[in-house]
Amino acid sequence: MTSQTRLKISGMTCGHCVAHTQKALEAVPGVTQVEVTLEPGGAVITGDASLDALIAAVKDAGYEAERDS
Ligand code: 9UX
Repeated sequence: MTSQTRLKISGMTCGHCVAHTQKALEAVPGVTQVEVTLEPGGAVITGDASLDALIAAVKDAGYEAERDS
């Protein structure tokens, strides 16, 4: 099922950080669309990827993420 997940992301300080995060999230299986914002740091992910996989991808890219509820 396709749904939207919102993440709060910390540690991104420039536009390249946003691009890194964008690419990392797009590479997670099941993701169909990603929108990353720098200020405030966050992302809206569309698709059926698991929350854990999305958070892990952001961490692997060098930033911190949690669900934005
Ligand atoms: Mo910008 Mo971000 O030079 O990890 S890429 S600070």
